[in-house]
Parts: sequence; C-alpha cells; structure tokens
Amino acid sequence: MDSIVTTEDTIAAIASAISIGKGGVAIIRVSGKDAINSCKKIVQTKSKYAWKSHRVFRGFIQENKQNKFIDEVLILVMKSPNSFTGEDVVELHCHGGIIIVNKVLKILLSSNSRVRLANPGEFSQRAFLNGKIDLTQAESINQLINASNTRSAELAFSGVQGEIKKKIDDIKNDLINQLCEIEARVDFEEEFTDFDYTKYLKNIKKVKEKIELLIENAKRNSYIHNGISIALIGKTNVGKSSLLNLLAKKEKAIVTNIPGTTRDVIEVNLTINDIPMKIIDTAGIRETHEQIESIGIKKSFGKIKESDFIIYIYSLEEGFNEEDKKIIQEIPKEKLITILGNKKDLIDCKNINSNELKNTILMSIRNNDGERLLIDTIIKKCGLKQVENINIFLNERHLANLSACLSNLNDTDEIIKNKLPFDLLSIELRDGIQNLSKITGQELTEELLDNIFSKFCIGK
Ligand SMILES: Nc1nc2c(ncn2[C@@H]2O[C@H](COP(=O)(O)OP(=O)(O)OP(=O)(O)O)[C@@H](O)[C@H]2O)c(=O)[nH]1
Ligand SMILES: [Mg+2]
Repeated sequence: MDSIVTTEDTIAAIASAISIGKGGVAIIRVSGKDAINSCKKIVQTKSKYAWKSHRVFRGFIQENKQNKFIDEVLILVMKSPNSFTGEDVVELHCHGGIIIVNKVLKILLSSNSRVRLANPGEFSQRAFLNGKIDLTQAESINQLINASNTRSAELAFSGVQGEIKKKIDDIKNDLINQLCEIEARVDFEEEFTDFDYTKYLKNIKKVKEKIELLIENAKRNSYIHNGISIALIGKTNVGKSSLLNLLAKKEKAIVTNIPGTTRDVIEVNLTINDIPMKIIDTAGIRETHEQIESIGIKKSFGKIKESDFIIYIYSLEEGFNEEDKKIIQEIPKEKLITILGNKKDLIDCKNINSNELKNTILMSIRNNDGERLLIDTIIKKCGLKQVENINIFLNERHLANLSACLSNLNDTDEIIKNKLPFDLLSIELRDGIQNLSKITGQELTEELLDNIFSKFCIGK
C-alpha cells in the first residue's frame, strides 16, 4: 500500500440487501477518518475488544446518553489501511428489520456532522482510489452483485480476484517489451537498419490474436449474463408446442391436432450448457381471417425480429412447400439455428428429397427422437461450446479500449508497410499501451470514474 487518500468526509450506508426489507442481520458500513469516533458516540459497550482492529465486539445503540437502547449490535472495526476502502472502516451489524437499520443509520448521521450518506459506489471508489483494487475488480464486484445466474456470478468473481487485470497486464507487458526494442533504436538512430521488422510483425500478430480472442469471447458474455432467446416458428400443426413441452420437460403449452391451437406467445425459461435460455412457442403461421389468430400470427412475426435465434419447424408428412419458403424468407440467416423436419415417424426417410435435407434436422418430437442432435446443434450454432472456455466477463468499456488498442496495432502494421518514420511506431505503441491502462484504471479522468461508480448500488 503506497499511500491512502484521505478524503475529508466520512461516509455511511446500509451495506446489506435492503430491498427485501427483512433479514436476520443488516450491516451499516462507515468509512473515513471519523468512522471510529462517530460510532463511539452512539455505541455503549463494555467489551474488552472494543474498538480494536479486526475484532468483533458487542454493543448497544443509543440515541444519546439519556435515552434507552434501541438495538443490540455486533461491531467490527477495520483500521486503515487494512480495510476494503483502505480507510478506517466500522461495520455495525444490527438486527435486520428495515425500520431498525434505518433508525440506527439516522442516529449515526444526525449525531455526527462529519458523517454523510455515501453515494452509489463510493466505498468501491475509495477502495480504487486507495489502490486496494483496480478498476476491473471494482466493476466485477458490481457485476457479481447484479449477477442473474450462477455462471455469470462465477465469471464476475474471477474478475473480483483480478483475472481481467492479469490478462490485460499480460498483453500490456508484451507491448511494453516491443516498445523498449523500438525506443532503444529511436535513441540511437544509426541502428535503425538493425531493426527486425519481420520479428516485430510476428510478435505484434500474437498480441493482436490475444486481443481478438478476448473481444470474440466477450460477444458471448452477454449470453451468459442475459441468456438467449429462441423462437419456434412454423406453420400450424407442425409440432412447435410439442417441442416446447419436450425441451421444458413439462406440459407448458396445449397440444392438439387442430391447426391454430396456439394463439398467444408462450415462453419457458430453462438452461442448456449452463446458459439461461428462453424458448418461445408461437402461433402457427397461415392465412386466416379469424381475428384472435391473426393477432397471434402478427406476434409470431414480431418474435422473429425480437429473438436472438430461431428454429424453423415443418412437417415431414406435408413436406417443405411454398408457404414454408415464404415464411423462412422473413428469417435473417444468422438467426436460423436449423430447419427442423418433424413427424419423422410418419414417413419413410428414404423418400425425402435430398435438397430438402440441407441444413435440416429430422425429428420425431412425439417419440422424443432427435432431441440430443437438436441440442447439440443449438450449442454449436449459438457458439455455446466456446462459452465453456470463457473465464472472465468484459464490459462495453473494456471492449472499447481493447478495440482502440487493436486499431493502434493495426496502424503500426501500416507504418511498417508504408515505410513511414520510425518514431511513429513508438507513438502508436504508446497509445496502445495507454488504451490498455485505461481498462485497469491507470489512465482515467475523474469524470469518467464518477460515471463508472455512479452505476453501483449505495453501500458498495
Ligand atoms: N406423428 C407425430 N405427430 C406429432 C409429432 N409432433 C407433434 N405431433 C402432433 O401434431 C399435432 C400438432 O402439434 P402441436 O405441437 O400442437 O403443433 P403446433 O405447431 O404447436 O401447432 P399450432 O399451435 O396449431 O401452430 C399434435 O396432434 C401432436 O401430437 C411427431 O413427432 N409425430
Ligand atoms: Mg402450438
């Protein structure tokens, strides 16, 4: 720890989850140079561990010396620099009702003019400013708190442990090594001719591959965090609702042999390969004058637009005909996971036209024949196989800086190709390194920092 930034204000906030309103324990966190003194004013204790660092002791909260106690609390003191923020920190572990915890916070704030309510993310911001964590760790803490599923939490925690910084620093070190080689020659101009351009380009290519891999993986980050939506589209009576039920392992949608059974959109959430999925059953598409069905069909077309991916289903008994061709034209190619020929049990597969089989999976949904193949196709087409290898979560800010660095490196290629002045190489590389430094927070303006931390919750 080099130095602790001493901010004037001492800040306080409820650090535990308060939205539910009830819990066994609620924690008020206080940080700053008046943290200990301000809490001493409202806590009565006889404990021999009182106010010692990294000790938990028991106390009672009192509005002022004349009043009766309002809560019995456990108190944890963490003296600077050995705390989350790097400042003196006190945690008051109160009973977990929203009324009582708010009351204790109010008493703390009103009896100490130098303590104020923390802004969103202000504890983390102080931890960052005091060098306790880098910016990617701070962002990962926020990501962890907001994680919507276990995989997303796992990735966020790896960021909390510094995995993003590790990867960025590794790339940065590669570039610093290249820069050293170049700067040595800029200083001793006569050695220009010695510079091994081929070796340089080879090394930079490797760095670019590392960055490209991170960017490519990051595209799939959003799947892990937000999940994937897959719409089941097709004409009536082809087996869309039957497929929904098969994947959900439950009778979620009504299945009958009457065309036009499904009128409204039915959505089911499930996980495949640890990725949250929303499977969307839609009304079968056909010409109809029936009002309710028409609305349903309109919604089906809406789902083609809204969903990340689509499975197009047709009946092998009927064959893939002109109507299917017309509907499938509405589906963007990159969204189509597969065409699924259903009711395989009703036909002799040998008679199927080989053109019809292109990009098609044959299934009998009723007999549960072909589900594994379908799931493997979903995993492959949605790029979920690669998701298994992802171990960090990169946000938009990280990606923008990585792309900027990549473009600096592409520019160095151009400089060499066009035999531009040698020192331009060093300028571009420096820029590239600076863009990487922005990710971990070494090159950030105060305004940008405020913007990042304001997205955090209060108490973090
Ligand atoms: N033989 C056979 N029948 C099937 C198969 N899959 C579904 N069916 C039957 O086909 C009929 C229609 O199935 P649904 O799942 O309701 O079809 P849908 O595409 O949802 O139909 P709409 O809601 O009307 O658009 C039902 O009688 C199902 O039992 C299959 O693999 N083989
Ligand atoms: Mg249906």
